[in-house]
Amino acid sequence: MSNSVSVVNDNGVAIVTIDNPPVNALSFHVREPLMQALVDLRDDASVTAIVIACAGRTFVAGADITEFGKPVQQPDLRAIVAMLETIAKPTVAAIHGTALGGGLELALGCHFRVADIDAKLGLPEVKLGLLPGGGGTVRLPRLVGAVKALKMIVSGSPVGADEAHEAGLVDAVFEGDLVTHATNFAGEIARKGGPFTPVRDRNDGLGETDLAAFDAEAAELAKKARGLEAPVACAQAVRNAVTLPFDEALAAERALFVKLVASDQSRAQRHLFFAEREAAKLPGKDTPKRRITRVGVIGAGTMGGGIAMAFANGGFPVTLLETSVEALQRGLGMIEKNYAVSVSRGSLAEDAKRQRLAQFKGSTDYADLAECDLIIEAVFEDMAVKKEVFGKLDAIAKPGAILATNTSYLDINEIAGSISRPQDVLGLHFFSPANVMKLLEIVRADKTAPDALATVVDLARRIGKVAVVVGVCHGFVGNRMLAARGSESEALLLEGATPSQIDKAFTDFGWPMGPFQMGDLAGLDIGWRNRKARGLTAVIADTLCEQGRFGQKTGRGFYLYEAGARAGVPDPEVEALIREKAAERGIVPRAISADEIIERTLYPLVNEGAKILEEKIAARASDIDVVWANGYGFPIGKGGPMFWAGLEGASRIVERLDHWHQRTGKQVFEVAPLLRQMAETGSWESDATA
Ligand code: T1G
Repeated sequence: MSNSVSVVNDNGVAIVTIDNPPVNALSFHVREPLMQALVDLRDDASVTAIVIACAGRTFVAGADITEFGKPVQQPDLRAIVAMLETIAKPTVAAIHGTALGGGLELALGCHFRVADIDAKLGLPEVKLGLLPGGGGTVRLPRLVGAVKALKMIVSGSPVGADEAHEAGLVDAVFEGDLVTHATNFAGEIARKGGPFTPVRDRNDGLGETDLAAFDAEAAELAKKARGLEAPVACAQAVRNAVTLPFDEALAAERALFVKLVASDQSRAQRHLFFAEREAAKLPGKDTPKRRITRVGVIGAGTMGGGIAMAFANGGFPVTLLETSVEALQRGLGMIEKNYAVSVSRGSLAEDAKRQRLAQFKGSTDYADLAECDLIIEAVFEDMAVKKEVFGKLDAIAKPGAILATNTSYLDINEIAGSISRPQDVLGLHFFSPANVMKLLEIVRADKTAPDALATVVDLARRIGKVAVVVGVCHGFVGNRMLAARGSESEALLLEGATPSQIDKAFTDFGWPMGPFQMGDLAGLDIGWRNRKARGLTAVIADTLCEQGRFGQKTGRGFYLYEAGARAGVPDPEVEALIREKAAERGIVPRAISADEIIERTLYPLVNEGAKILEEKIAARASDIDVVWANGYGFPIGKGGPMFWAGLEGASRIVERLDHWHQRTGKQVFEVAPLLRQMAETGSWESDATA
């Protein structure tokens, strides 16, 4: 056949094997020979049944995303599935690893699906700003029902083999040699004889769909879309499967797919898909890695506890160190409580909770860290305290142990320089809650050894984190850019905007919440302490903190919070305070538009990103996008600040920054040379030409 598709005939059962590493994507060079093989087998009288299987670690993980946006080469997936459904002899998909997107759609073209016990099946296209474009929105509901299909397609989350079996998506689940099981299964079916009903002609309960309940569920899901088009299109397509004849629903799916695949949102989300994978690639990809079997965490507070949970969840035994037994018990108690909450929400089994808690060993003795291969400190953000901790680690840690700091802005070169083994020191900047947030800023200090870096980048993947390697500067990539984004917030308040007006500009843009809502959630006292430590001021926020208004935790911050409420209401006292401070500075309030708010907050964000690239603190513009999409809630439908700059128009950003620079003289508006170049060339590559 071809390198990517082979066929063997096992006593009349033809086994078609797709082999396109690393994830058997349905690239054109797979589709063409696959189509040919299936046509030949359809017409081959010696063949009684057909099994479609994959070589390597997974079944087909989807269409080839790299082909999107290019002219489609025929046969496309729909043509293969349509041809599959014309085959009278039984066809069986043998699913191991993941059957995702076009992979599951190919399997839905078969009469039967059998799965390995550990297989995962799903239609994650919505995560790429798309919807299933190979008939998945019309065929899946015919097997699992409309509401289950709706949930699977709008969430994009895969289901396990057992759940798929219960739902009617797969016909059998096996352990062991799947292809042999599938071949026997197919042979048995063939011997029993047909007719065999293609999924398109099945209607297992679709007709009885309660449309009102369906629409209510769809409306709930649409609420969470926050301006993303794909989730809404997915719901519409599944509804069509219920209300329209098969071919009409299929045509409607196609029309929606063609519209979405050309959209900026899908381009942005596809950009982030590849950007996350690029970010994990270090120069010298064969750098040896150090062995990590046990992890130590110093500090059992909110950050330390979350970090320890992230590693325990990743299967690592963790030694958690605190200065006193009371503090240790408090920390371990918080961890147990967090797991109990997950169990009560049904997102964690009681068994798994027990297993994870068993991973923890509490201690108040540094000597217990001597057996750890990686030690992460999450103690108070003070240089003297950090150096004291690293001094102790230098004395007890075993040779080759990686010593990491979770600081979010202190100089890691200074910390590394304070001990005898700077080559083993780096930053692991987790985001709160560390057991939940995906982003991990890995800070490479000047003397960090390449194998230490490669080890933690690999480790990040093993604990389910999205890693981005950054250099040392104040606030690294995320917090440094956050400061630039926030630098005008106070000025905008003094000049006439209200906290809710600014927050609305952000939520309309697609953020989960605006800067003042975020400040109140995180606690205004954190920023206050940080400013005081650096001799900086923020007249409004400082005054609120002096009044004990730290946000949600004190029931009042920039907003007022009814007892237990997570959403705040505007507080006339705060608006009066802002007017008073403005008057003291002779500032006359004026109307401020949402556009101006975005210009004075997000344009400096992009500009600071450009400076970070110029200083090589980040290796790629796409790394910055990964930081902001995974750590700061930057709307994924805009691809991150540096990708968004392309959508917004870098020349407009330059023109407006120049405007504000001339008007205010503020350094935050001074356009970075790389941003000017981006406006001319359309590329963030420093060597790009117009
Ligand atoms: N197309 C092209 N390349 C892909 C790919 C795909 N579908 N999936 C993965 N890769 C590349 C990836 O970029 C990386 O490359 C390498 O494979 C390993 O991936 C018509 C419209 C399967 C769970 O959304 O979720 O079907 O960096 O590092 O962690 O309806 O890959 O090594 O050069 O992620 O083991 C729908 C996408 C497509 C699934 C494996 N399918 N893939 O995770 O490996 S749209 C998806 C994944 C579609 C149809 C529609 C994961 C994985 P490189 P990796 P992993």
